[in-house]
Amino acid sequence: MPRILPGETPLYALTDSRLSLGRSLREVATALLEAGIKILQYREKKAPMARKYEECKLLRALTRDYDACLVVNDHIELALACECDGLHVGQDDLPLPALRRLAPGLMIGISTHSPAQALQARADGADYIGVGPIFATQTKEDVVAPVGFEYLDWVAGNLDLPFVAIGGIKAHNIFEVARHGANCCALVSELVGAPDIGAKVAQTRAAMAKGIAARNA
Ligand code: 3NM
Repeated sequence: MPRILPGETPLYALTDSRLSLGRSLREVATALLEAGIKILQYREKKAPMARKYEECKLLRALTRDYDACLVVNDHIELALACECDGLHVGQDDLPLPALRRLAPGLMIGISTHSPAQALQARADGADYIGVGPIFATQTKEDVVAPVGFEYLDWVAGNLDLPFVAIGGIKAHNIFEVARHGANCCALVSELVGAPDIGAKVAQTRAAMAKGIAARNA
């Protein structure tokens, strides 16, 4: 199974049924994978666990078909039960060393919002960190205030760890996020909420590539 880290691929997509314009998870995930998304995170905060299990199994089968990496939000038991590649947790979840003991084979990412949290994540052995929210977002409840580019600049300049920028990232602003050092961006509403997911992924990927090129010029 592929272990694809942020930075090895420019876009990281997350699911959210509330934002998917009434389309099924299968339809949305297939469109994302068909468009070349290589890291997909199953993130469905409100569903009962039995539904999450069925949906996660579906995504496991689909991501296998497309050689893509599947990460699960929050639930280590779900990640293990569905043979996922990775787990993504927040600051209030079980500490990384405990998760690692439970699941030594999983790629583990953690959301961070400050340099102190990033350094702690690295010390704890995270495989990657989330860096955000870069911009304001309605997608996540209890989200901290946007960190803007200041924290992103710090991570890009100081931390030797794969990272993914997240929070309010859209096709129209991803150029700036890439220019500020991101090699991978995670998007929720912009991708799953697009009427034409394939076209949106292509547009976003092209803007990301331009931002990376501008940074390296
Ligand atoms: N995590 P959208 S922001 C899931 O800052 C998530 O850690 C964040 O959704 C963080 O792309 C966020 O629709 C939501 O703004 C991102």
